[in-house]
Amino acid sequence: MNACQEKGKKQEEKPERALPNIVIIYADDLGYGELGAYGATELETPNLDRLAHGGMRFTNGHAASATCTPSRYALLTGTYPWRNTRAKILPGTAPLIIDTAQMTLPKMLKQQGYATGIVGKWHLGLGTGTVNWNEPIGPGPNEVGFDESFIMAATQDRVPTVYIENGKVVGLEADDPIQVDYQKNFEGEPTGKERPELLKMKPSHGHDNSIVNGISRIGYMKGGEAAKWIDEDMADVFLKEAQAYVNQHKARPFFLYYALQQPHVPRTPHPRFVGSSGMGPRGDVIVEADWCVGQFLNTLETAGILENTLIIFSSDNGPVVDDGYMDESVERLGNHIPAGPLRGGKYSLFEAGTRVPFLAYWKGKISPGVSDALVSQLDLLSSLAQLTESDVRAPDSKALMDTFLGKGNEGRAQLVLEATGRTALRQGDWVMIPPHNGRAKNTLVNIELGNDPNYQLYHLKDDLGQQNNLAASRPEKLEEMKQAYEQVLGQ
Ligand code: NG6
Ligand code: CA
Repeated sequence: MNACQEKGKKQEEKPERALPNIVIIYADDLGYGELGAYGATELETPNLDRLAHGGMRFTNGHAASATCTPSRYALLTGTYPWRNTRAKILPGTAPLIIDTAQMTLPKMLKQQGYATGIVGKWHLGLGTGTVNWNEPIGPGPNEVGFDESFIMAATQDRVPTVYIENGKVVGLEADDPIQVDYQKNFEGEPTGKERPELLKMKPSHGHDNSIVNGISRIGYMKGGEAAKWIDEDMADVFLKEAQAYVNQHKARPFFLYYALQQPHVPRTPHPRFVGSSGMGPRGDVIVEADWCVGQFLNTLETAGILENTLIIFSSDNGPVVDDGYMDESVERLGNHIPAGPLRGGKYSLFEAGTRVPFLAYWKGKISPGVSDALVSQLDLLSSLAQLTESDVRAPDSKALMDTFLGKGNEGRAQLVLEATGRTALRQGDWVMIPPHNGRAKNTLVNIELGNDPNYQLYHLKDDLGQQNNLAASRPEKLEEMKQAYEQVLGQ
């Protein structure tokens, strides 16, 4: 065998190793208290509870940020989002913020012989400048490690409201090109601001630009009629793509990043789920998302690969109730508490901003349990590298695979929390929030942001709800954390 054949043989051998499939199911804006397994009593989430009770449930699992783009950036790169000034909530026209030369979770797994795919929300930018949506769009997910992609560019409330498959807008007709602009409207196109009578869901703040399917969005768009998604079908469309991906790749190890759009705004449950929660659209889409997870698990089971698949479930940031549409989410919330016992929510430096449901399920391999180890989605890159015998490690990403598998309880010693560009430091049971200017509360979304002109110091073990600021009474602890904070930010 010559060197060339030898090399070819090695490459062929990799997929035959007993590597598990890896699936990350990622919810959008789902709070710490929204699953039965995390104490929700007003909402039923039997499928997610099945994952929680059949696997490891983390009580101290964090997204890297209290908003979407930075969390997703950290999940895929294992790098703190505050290191990248572009990792901020992006418009639908933003360029790709991951360097195509950078190591990513899907790239690492590809090196280990995995097929890699993404279905669902992207929100990490596309292209390098101004995107022409009528031509192949890139770089994007396919250039940072995904062999296959079926995505929405940004968010459900942002244009362009179309699916993009491997860099091409799905269903686009040549004689009806798409134009997108976040600055100015296209002549003659109705907006939610000017034509509220055309809307089936009205904005409560923002979201008054182009109207698609009776819902006004952020940004302006013209053309692409046949390509526009139907919001109520989105859950089914992504589910079918995720199921098809599994069925097409079940013969070899695969990594699927299944990024659900729920319960982000606009909340548009399929008619089958309307009324299912008694809580209006926000609760209904959580029930819908839970159903999707159940269907997806059935697909793995039917394919005979559930026992060979590690499933991680989490959310990109904490909960928000009114995030810009009058969808009765506030009025019909009843006794449901999306953040559970935590203070704050999406956009907040308080715990509910980043502490989210975090589950690891692997039938027959992970024994059911609950872990209070401090873990972050940042850690998945190095940990999954450990699992798949890759040498890749990212400096901000801790290799904690034993913890995810329930074989150990080692967590991170510390974690920098991020929320809309502001940072705080968690160390053990302590969290220190340095002084941040800005309003204490965003009254539009009714969330305390964690800003205070003074230092805040909380001991979460005794004070999970962050009610007692110990900065004055524990000066030595405060000093220690200030120093650790300066050190890690300076690294
Ligand atoms: C905000 C939007 C909010 C949501 C968020 C991004 C307004 C008034 N609010 O700017 O509705 O889209 O951005 O959410 O426009 S995230 O989960 O993708 O970070
Ligand atoms: Ca989000």
